[in-house]
Amino acid sequence: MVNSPMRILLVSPDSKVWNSRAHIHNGLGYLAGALLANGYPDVTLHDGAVEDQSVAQVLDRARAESRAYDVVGVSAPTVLIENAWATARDAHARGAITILGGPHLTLQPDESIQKPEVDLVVRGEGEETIVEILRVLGKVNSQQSTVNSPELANILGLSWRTVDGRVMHNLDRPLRSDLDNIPLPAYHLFKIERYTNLQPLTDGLDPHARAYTIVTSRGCPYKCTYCSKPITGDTWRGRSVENVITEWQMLVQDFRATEIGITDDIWNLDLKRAKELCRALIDEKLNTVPWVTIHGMKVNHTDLELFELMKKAGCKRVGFGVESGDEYILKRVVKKSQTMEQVRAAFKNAKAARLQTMGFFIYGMPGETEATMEKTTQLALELDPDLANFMIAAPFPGTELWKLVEKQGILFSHTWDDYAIHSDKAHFQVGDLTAELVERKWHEAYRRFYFRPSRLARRLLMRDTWLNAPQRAHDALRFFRGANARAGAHG
Ligand code: B12
Ligand code: SF4
Repeated sequence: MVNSPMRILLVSPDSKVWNSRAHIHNGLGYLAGALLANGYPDVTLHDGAVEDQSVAQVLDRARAESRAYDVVGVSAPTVLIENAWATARDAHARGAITILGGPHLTLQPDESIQKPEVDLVVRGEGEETIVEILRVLGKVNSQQSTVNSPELANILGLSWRTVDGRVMHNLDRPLRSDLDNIPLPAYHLFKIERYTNLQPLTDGLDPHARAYTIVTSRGCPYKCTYCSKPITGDTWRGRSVENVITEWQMLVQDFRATEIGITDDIWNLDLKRAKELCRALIDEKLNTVPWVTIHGMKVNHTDLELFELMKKAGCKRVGFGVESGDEYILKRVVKKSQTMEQVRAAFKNAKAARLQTMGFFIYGMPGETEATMEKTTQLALELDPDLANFMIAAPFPGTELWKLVEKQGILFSHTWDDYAIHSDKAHFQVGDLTAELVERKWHEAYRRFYFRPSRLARRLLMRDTWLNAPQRAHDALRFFRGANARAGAHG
């Protein structure tokens, strides 16, 4: 049933979880880049966040036009896994081979490979795995035998089923350290005009920017207890500055990017390299296109010189994971490996360099009390970033937080959809800390931070408020309605 060349549809399933911004899905871009570089020219991206048609409609139309897709690959973080299964059901019912990959599949492969609509599950970084799978699929002629072919046993990072239905989890694929050799994402496949700018309230940035994202390193050696990083892992691997600059040039010159976001787990782990990258952006005159740090920087790998270089290199805004205003919670519960002094210094230096700032704060970690959450709100008010992201703690599978809640707490979330960090509901209770208290302190933090007279007055003076008045009114309305999508990203 598989003819050459194979037609491949790579999908990010639709989501109501994150509806304030629409970013390109770099993981799908990387997979498509690897396929194109390895002789699979017929690849289409379908990002549910920006498409008008459902995957079922796309598949039906393709079949009607005698160009049916052979393989449908679906990507899923934990919050999208239910949508990913639904997409797999639609694709399988229409005769496509279904492959699922992404963070949730890496954490819980068994759950998905048990489902009849899921043919193959890819764990970890997928560029090499998907190419190896397609080589095997391309060799045999019936769908039944391809997805159960014994040759699949040689593919690292793959979970699959044998002909007699046994589930096989092959060995993990080691993390690649030669990131410079990974083919660049197939940026030309994104419908870029359908995406929004990367962060809200970015004064001077166009809400309809041609916004691309870039991954300059993968992995992070820190072990914050709430953080789920099954794909990129604990070993930091950086691309060379030259290799990053080549991609940056391509984004600016070939793709006419008007905004760029660095999405690394921790792009500034190596302070020297971070500074070199900024100097190279200045030298290559790439500093005319504004950029932001999406996932947040780690405060203890910064200094004033870095922020000044970032400003010169075109950076518009920096985000920091602050998490808690209580020393004990920060050190012993969140295990953030940073001090309050380092947090204050990072904000002070970033502001001195005239960068906009963003802070991420968590409410409801185990052991918290009204007093510790109050300290967090006080710290947010003191640091006074341009944008504050208050999140209720969410226990993602595999994290230390998840293990603790499993052992000592009561979990309120019953489906994977419930794990959205930006939901306004507490996900668990540990000890005396009630859901009602966490939710109250979280709502209060938003209200006290965003509706201070001094902040409202400042916003009225910002160009962005007036240039994008309808969008701002829409954001405010959503806040008052208590909808679950909040501004910003995560840190
Ligand atoms: C940028 C980013 C975002 C962006 C854009 C997301 C997007 N569309 O890509 C925004 C800000 C919108 C976002 C939102 C959220 N995010 Co986010 N995000 C990231 C971040 C920082 C980078 C993603 C990235 O580009 N990675 C690099 C690429 C190369 O990796 P990748 O996408 O995982 O893809 C690789 C593999 O997973 C695999 N793969 C992926 N899909 C598939 C499919 C197939 C078929 C195959 C074979 C392989 C495969 O191959 C790819 C290439 O190696 C990651 C952290 C990280 N470093 O990954 C968090 C991360 C993915 N996000 C996370 C979370 C929790 C969220 C939110 C739920 C937060 C919230 N608001 O509540 C939302 C969910 C939104 C949504 N609908 O997905 C978690 C996910 C944890 C989990 N267990 O699922 C991560 C891992 C951060 C963390 N450490 O906690 N996020
Ligand atoms: S939150 Fe950031 S610093 Fe902490 S482990 Fe995750 S990626 Fe690393």
